[in-house]
Amino acid sequence: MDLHALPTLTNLSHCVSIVERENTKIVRVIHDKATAGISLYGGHVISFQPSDQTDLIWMSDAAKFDGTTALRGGIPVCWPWFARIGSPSHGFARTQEWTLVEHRESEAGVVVTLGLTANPETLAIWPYQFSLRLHVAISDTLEVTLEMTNEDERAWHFSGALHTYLHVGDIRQATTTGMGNEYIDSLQNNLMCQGGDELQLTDTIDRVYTKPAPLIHLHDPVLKRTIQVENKGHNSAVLWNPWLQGAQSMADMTDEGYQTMLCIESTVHAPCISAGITLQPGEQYQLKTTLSTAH
Ligand code: TA6
Repeated sequence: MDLHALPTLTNLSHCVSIVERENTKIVRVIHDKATAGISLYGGHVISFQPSDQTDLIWMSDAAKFDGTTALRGGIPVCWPWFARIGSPSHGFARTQEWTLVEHRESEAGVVVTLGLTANPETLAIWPYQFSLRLHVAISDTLEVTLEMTNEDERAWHFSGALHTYLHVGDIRQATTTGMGNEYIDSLQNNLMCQGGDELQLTDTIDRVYTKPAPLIHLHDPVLKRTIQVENKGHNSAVLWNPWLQGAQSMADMTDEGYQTMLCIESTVHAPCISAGITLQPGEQYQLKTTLSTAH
């Protein structure tokens, strides 16, 4: 996505401004190390481009920026649950309007923090008080940390994901290592399966890997780079590509979109919304993903 082409609403500092696409306000970061975009709608990273490279993040050419649906691509924040175990699917955080809490910059990079707290819309879906902070640290690497606090008087449970859409030159030529060899296959009615750690895709995939390595590699011979994904606070890593049939069924993905993306997600997976990680009143938890590249 060409962040430079978007109209500026406010300049906040040397590196940080608010720009707009359709109805969506985007925090745009332009720094010597990298450029990045973070949408306030969804608290959603939509671009991270180190200065010498093409974007690490994939955004759909058909993504809707009108605030009617979650942005297709980027790093959706799935919270307080992952997948279709509740309604809406993947929770409500990705369709809420977040606020810009703080931005800091130095020679090393820029840190942007967005926030979301309980409001009448979230309470109607999930009756708990909470506070979320999304810390996005932009430098040669991208560090995204979802920090959650239980602000309620009762314990609550959560699952969720940083549902990263990575950009590849050609999905058929890309390979991954580090997903591990045990997975729950969403395409086989959640069957627990064993498989090899090195993967090259030839068809749709939708798997929850339960024992991923600390570092997952996405080797991309076309863009001549390897994206490294390091997750923290997760209990699994999800791998997803909808392939042609899935892309055709989505209004916000072009038919060709699947060819240049792969989701590798830092995930807290749970079988239902009453399971997952429990936070007592006042407790905090962090779910994190860090993206970096090697050539
Ligand atoms: O993370 C994989 C997944 O849960 C898939 O099952 C797939 O449906 C995808 O997320 C996208 O979900 P969405 O609700 O954004 O269409």
